[in-house]
Amino acid sequence: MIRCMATDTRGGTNPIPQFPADFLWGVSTSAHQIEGAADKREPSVWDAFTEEPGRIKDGSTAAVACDHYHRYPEDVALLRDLGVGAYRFSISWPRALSPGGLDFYDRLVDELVAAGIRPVPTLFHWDLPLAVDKEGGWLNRDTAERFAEYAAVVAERLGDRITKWITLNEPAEHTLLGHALGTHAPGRQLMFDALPAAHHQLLAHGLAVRALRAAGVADIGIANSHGPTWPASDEAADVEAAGFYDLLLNRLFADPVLLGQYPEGLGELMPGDVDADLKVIAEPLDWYGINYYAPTRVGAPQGADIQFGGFTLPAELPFSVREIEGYPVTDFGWPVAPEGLTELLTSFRDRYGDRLPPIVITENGCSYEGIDDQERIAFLNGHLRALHRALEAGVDVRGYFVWSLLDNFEWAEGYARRFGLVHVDFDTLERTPKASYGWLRDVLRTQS
Ligand code: IFM
Repeated sequence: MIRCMATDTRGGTNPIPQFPADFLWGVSTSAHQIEGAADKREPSVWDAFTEEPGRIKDGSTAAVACDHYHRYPEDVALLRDLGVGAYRFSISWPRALSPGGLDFYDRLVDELVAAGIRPVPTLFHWDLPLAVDKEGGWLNRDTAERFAEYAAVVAERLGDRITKWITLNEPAEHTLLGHALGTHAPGRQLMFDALPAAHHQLLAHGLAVRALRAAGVADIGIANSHGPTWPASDEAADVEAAGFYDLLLNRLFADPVLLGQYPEGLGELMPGDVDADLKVIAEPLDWYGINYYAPTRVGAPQGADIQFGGFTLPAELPFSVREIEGYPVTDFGWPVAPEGLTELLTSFRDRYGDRLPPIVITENGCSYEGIDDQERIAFLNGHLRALHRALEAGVDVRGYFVWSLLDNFEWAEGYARRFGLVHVDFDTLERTPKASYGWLRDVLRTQS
């Protein structure tokens, strides 16, 4: 294995600053992206989407993925040797519905606990059971109720060993990509008519928080993706467009959860008794999870489709996403801007004040090829320093999870984007720790 010193690869040999002694260090994955064993569970929307020609860029499927379902002891050993205190994974709702499906998570949780690693499950990371989608999926309010029932079943089964819970992963992306643009499952292209899918996911979150607490478990959060929006210029049209983008990607998903209200005018576009639902959605959380990857530069519409982060944004949107110049980019084309993390965290503190519970960074990472992944080391190095600056500025951040433990099925990109600290050979399924794995292990050894 390649060993690396925990040094600042951009700025010399400074060690990563000390984080608080009880800071939670972890890595994240999700069920559909790593488990495989698709024959041992009910189908999900992603299975159906993957079968449609042209949906997945490299034509691959997640039927085997990393075969984590069978190889989880090896993966837990990798986690243990890395020295993380926690592992964020997701529970596949379609597997939970299958006879004996929760047995797998029983085994995984036991293995984690035996290795001294805190299991942190996410209850929904985009793999909706196909049968639920056939009834309307997230466009149907009933899905929120069914999600809460499923949450209660999982808590009943695993709640004796799990001490930290996440309801949803990134409802913003699931709404935008899955329901508005159709580039992710379930492939709906509803544009602004996708808003009910956002509302029903948020309602599902609130109902699940109540169901989990009723089942006697605690320490509950959500993993929302957020990033600063940088206006393309000081021109009023660019600033207005950037404000609208911020509203859709940040405030639409944070305001209801943290403030119990939708931002400007959006509540009127939501279905049902919105005021009553907002009381459920705003059920107080123990902590708030933020997935951070990059800022977005946004300007006024330019009248043409835009290629952005692997996706096509149609011309009719009331904003356009612009290139961020002067920053390195990952293999995905995402800008590497660690200062965006400090900015995001301080802006959340300023925007939400005492309504903001402690924050956990539930995802942060980058896609790069190669096992000697010095770019990933530089990325993590820069972001850990940026995170520490937010702590110094007084933001209450309690944990940090790297996306991801393993190279995996990166949704519509297939296996072409590698986010792992551990390389996976998708022919042999052999795992090889990358240079970044050794670097992070060395960093964690210097943290008490
Ligand atoms: O792989 C995804 C993950 O499923 C959700 N957050 C972003 C990651 C990288 O695109």
